[in-house]
Amino acid sequence: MTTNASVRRWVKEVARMCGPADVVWCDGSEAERERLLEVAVRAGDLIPLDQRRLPGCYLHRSDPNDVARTEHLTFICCRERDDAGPTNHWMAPAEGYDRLSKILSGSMEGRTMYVIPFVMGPPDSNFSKVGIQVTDSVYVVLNMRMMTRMGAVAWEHLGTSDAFTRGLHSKGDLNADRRYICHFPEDNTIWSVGSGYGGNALLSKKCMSLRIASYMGRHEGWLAEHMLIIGVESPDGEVTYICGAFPSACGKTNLSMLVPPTSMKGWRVYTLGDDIAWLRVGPDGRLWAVNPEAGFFGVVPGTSSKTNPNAMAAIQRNTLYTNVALRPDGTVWWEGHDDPPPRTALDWRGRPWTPSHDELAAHPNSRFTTPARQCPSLSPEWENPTGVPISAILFGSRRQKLLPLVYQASSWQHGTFLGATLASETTAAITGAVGVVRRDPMAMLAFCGYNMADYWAHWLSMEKRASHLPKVFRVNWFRRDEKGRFLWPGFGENLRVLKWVIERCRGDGEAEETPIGYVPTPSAIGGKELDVSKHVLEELLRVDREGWLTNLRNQAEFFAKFEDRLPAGIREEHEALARRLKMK
Ligand code: GTP
Ligand code: SPV
Ligand code: MN
Repeated sequence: MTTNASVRRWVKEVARMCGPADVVWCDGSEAERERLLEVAVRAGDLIPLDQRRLPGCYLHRSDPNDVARTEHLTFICCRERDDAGPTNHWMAPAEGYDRLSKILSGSMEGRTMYVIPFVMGPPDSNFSKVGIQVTDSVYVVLNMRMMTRMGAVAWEHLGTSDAFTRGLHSKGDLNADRRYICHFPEDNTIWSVGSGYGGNALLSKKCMSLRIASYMGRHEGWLAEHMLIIGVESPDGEVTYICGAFPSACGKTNLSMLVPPTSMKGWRVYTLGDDIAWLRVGPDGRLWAVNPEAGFFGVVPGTSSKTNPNAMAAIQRNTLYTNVALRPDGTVWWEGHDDPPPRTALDWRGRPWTPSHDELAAHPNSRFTTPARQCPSLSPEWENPTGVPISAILFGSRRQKLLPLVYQASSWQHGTFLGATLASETTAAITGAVGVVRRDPMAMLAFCGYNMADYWAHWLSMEKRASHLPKVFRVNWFRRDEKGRFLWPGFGENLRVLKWVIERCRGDGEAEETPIGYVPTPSAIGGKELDVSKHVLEELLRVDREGWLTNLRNQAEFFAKFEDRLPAGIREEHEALARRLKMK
């Protein structure tokens, strides 16, 4: 427990509303972990896996209607609707508190309320932020102790201050009709009810470290971004730090743990973060990045020793698996696993499954939760309190057509525009249709805690705050041919693109100036060992003017939504692109 008066007052208030049978203050200790695992197994929330082969690993099955973030039930509750902007769902704060307190009243009856103090960011960093989440889900507590730095460290960091994010979470009855994820950025508060899953329930993640933090960053002069952080060591021994924003389930975790292809000797990739980066201007005028999280909540399907050997190594112990299939021998399986499909298994819902089933064994958004420390490629710099200096920012999307493998912005303003115009095919990480192209600026569509136009203005303003901003690139690993096959091998081979990115940061790297930006020449990416034909590589790097002209109209429609809040810098870049495309 803590002596901090604001914390005690707030916990008392929420307990009065939710009415739990008892209140447990979490300390983050090993003994507590064991106790909670026991409670969760007894309640059927966790199934122990074969402890010899997967020590410390458990399976959780979420409610079948509660398997992904629900963006249509996620709200920004600020006083002025325009401050949330046209891309957020908005509710007035009074209405938000009123609607949710009706659902939350008595919601924890007969349950235990856990109080989780946590720090986002390294414990000894001035940049770190404290949050406190109360929850009635043991599964959430067990996740939070991996995803954050939890326990006494938070009380030390907070002291007597009242500057902590107030996160109230209750599973409620898991009915989607009574599910809301409400953010009150002006009160540094999050209320979430009716879901026990991922980004809806682990309030440290998208809710605090992106939606609330982006709002804080705007006021304090920094950026909270949906980005991975890596260090790429080149054969000369130099490490270049790169951040990359990709929409949900578009390759951040995989890129952050990349293993170089055998043909690229002397290269190495270090992992610093796989989902969230907080970026601040350092005294040297560069942008410095910190990963506020302490674990990985990664997509399971497609993870194998071929695609992501570092993740595979990390998830062999102390890992919570959510919504994967269970084999009769007490181990887990999913689509894309190293092993062939098991003859029989229980699917993610716990129903008997055989390979002849039409349905998937693991849910496409099934996840692993694992401590960052277990990742073999973890960078020695990952907890550096000042972060690492960023040389390049990638904006990546999942696009079958049109978007080249990689191209570079000509300036920070152009780079901000490349981020603002990011669009990607939707994935299973959110409820709703999969494979539909939608605008997802900076991969932050669902995570920006204020008006997206003001957010772009904030990005543009970095030019005044920082003298040595990163170079900006667009990437796309997901181009397909007419038969739907991937044109680019991806995964480890993505390092070839990073190599060109690093060359460009150093003032080399062959490129051609095109209407959309600098595109590498095929020889700057390809090599003898790359198993991609010259013809395919040319296709991957081609700029299709007709296709881009159509895209231009679509960009204009999107920008029109922001009316006169759209920053002049974005409008200028849009007009300049139109001029360049129409010039022959
Ligand atoms: P979130 O955790 O939702 O934010 O996802 P993420 O951006 O971290 O995506 P992740 O790395 O988990 O990848 C999502 C899916 O894309 C997985 O099924 C991967 O196997 C697949 N994927 C990742 N990188 C590549 C690639 O280079 N090529 C192809 N074809 N697929 C990839
Ligand atoms: C994402 O959807 O971008 C995730 C998973 O990283 S969740 O925590 O559910 O947001
Ligand atoms: Mn993510």
